[in-house]
Amino acid sequence: MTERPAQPAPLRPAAPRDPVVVVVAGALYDRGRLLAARRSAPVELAGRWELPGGKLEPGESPEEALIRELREELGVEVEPGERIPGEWPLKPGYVLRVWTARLLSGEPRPLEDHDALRWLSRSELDSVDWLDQDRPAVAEAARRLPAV
Ligand code: DCM
Repeated sequence: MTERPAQPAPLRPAAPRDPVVVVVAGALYDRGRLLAARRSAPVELAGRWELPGGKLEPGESPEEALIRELREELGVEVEPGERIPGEWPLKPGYVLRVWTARLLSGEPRPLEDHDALRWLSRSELDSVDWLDQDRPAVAEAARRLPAV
């Protein structure tokens, strides 16, 4: 193979960051417990537990998306709180960001995407099979569990 002199990298405008789809999820608290939701779909995630949420839509703030998603999925009204620091990769092109949220009204029901819900106290948090990507956020959410 003939050696060629190293070529300078071609000049091009700074690439915009790859667009990522942000999934927002809620660490929803009520009376010292955290809500866990069991996914019913897609098949590879079904049966695993998550912090409920969904994809940010264009033009929405994360807090707006969280309010909308928890209304659609659980039939409840929530007040978003602080963001839990960190960002967790999902499938390629998707990242998970988590906010704390407080239940304002309604009793959560698995209306969409879930087939079971549980309110977990701190000592019960390990009793469900969380999605791997949710575990760090759940650990952080547990540290923020308000005293009853
Ligand atoms: N997802 C996740 N953890 C969550 C919420 C969602 O890993 N707490 C994933 C599951 C899907 C994607 O995000 O691959 C989009 O979620 P949904 O289908 O609920 O909109």
